[in-house]
Amino acid sequence: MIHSFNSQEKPLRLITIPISHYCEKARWALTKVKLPYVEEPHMPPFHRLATGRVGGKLTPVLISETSAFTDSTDILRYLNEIAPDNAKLYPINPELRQQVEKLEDLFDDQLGSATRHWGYFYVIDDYKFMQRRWCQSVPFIEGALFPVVFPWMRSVVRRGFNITPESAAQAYEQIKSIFDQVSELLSDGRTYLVGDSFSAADITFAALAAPAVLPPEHPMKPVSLQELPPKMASEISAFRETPAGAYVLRLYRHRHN
Ligand SMILES: N[C@@H](CCC(=O)N[C@@H](CS)C(=O)NCC(=O)O)C(=O)O
Repeated sequence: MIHSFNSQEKPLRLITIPISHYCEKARWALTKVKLPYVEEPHMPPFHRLATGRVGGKLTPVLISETSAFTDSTDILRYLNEIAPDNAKLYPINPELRQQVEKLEDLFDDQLGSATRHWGYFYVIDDYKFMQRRWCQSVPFIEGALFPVVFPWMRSVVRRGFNITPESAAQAYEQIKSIFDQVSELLSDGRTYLVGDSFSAADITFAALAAPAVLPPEHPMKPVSLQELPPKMASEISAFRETPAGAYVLRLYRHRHN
């Protein structure tokens, strides 16, 4: 279904778990296309009440006047359709578009799950840290229920993702391998990952890599390296020093422009 740019009278609604990097991908795309939207932030598991109402499970979900989009890539494709010509997320040239879509899929399928897995391994048992991260911007009542639901949610996360030292080490290697691929792409001095303009590939890479780089301009309150386990902090410092990590930091410096 194609919407014209002006057919959207009410602002779009974005259902999020605010700290989720897939939600950040959608949020960044909304900023880029400059369409008005309202974010509806939830703490897990309460997001399910909101996403379930429109036939989804996970966040982000974008709701327009006529449809609900329940996957970040579908959200970006839809936003691209309704975006003004000077704020498109995908190139017009079919070959370049294909390259963008291929990278977006790679980052969605591998990088996003790896950074989440690696990050949770280090912090899932830190009650105070998790409380701060999960409760940011969520409705008061949901945050107040954190002590009740977190012990259960923590084991859902641990079991759901099978978080063990071995699987976290694998996730770390996977992040490194994708960072190597991106560093290699950037080694010819290009300004953006594909073609000569900022695209969905750049948004997806930066948003999904952010947990491993912690850019200071991230819309969620910044975390300082000192408050993290030393091994995690030193891995983040090393990621920041790679060309791919430096690229994430650069994109975030312009995140709000
Ligand atoms: N492929 C999905 C992945 C989204 C995803 O994994 N969302 C996570 C947050 S990072 C979620 O909502 N988890 C909550 C749950 O499992 O109920 C997308 O790109 O939108």
